[in-house]
Amino acid sequence: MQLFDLAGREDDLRFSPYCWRVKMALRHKGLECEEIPWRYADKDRIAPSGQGRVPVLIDDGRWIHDSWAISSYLDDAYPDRPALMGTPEARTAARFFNFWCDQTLHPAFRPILLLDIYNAVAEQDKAYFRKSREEQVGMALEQYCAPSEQHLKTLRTLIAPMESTLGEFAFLGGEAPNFSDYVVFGTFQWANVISPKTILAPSSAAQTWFERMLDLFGGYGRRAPTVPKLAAA
Ligand SMILES: N[C@@H](CCC(=O)N[C@@H](CS)C(=O)NCC(=O)O)C(=O)O
Repeated sequence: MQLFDLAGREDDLRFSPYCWRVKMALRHKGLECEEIPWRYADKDRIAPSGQGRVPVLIDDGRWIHDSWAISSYLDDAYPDRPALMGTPEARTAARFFNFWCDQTLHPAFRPILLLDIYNAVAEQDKAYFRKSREEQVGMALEQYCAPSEQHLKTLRTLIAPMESTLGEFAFLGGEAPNFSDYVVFGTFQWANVISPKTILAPSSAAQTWFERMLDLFGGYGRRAPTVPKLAAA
């Protein structure tokens, strides 16, 4: 099994929220997978998937793209392994978190993170990243990401229901993590890897959950190189 995983200027700086969903899902299922560093400039390497975005998984000659499709595939293809979404209810909840992250949280993160991402992408990706993202947001990245307390306030308001839920339950999946947790973890790990900014209020229920998520699978998420760690090294 092989996974194309977005990398920044260092090969082991892996920041894609969508790729993190899948990497956690693979560990949950106990599946070995080679994680191949991929840059935006490497579109030709994933051309057999028929599109230009990662994550892309190759399993036994099958090319599968999109974090939701890959994770659904893993449950279907490996039913004897621990389920990511073991019931229709768990699948529906995970799909909600998937849309919530993509449609609500990621737009709120963008003015907080885009410039940090630009600074961390590989040299060969910089011009493409700036041009494509400035077209999306309709202004210079520096202007769009101008420091503002408001961005963080907006984000913390949006995650208030998650904060309340995690005040009552250890995981979004209930007593144990499931794909809902990996989806939302991907979003916060994106920020954790790429940015020195403090996103979650220290000792909040969401931050406590995030620490628990970093500890899963022998501290797999916690060991990930981050921009602040690499700067301090
Ligand atoms: N819906 C897709 C989104 C994948 C996606 O947008 N991936 C980004 C990396 S975080 C990408 O490959 N972007 C390529 C580009 O912008 O050219 C999923 O859930 O996997």
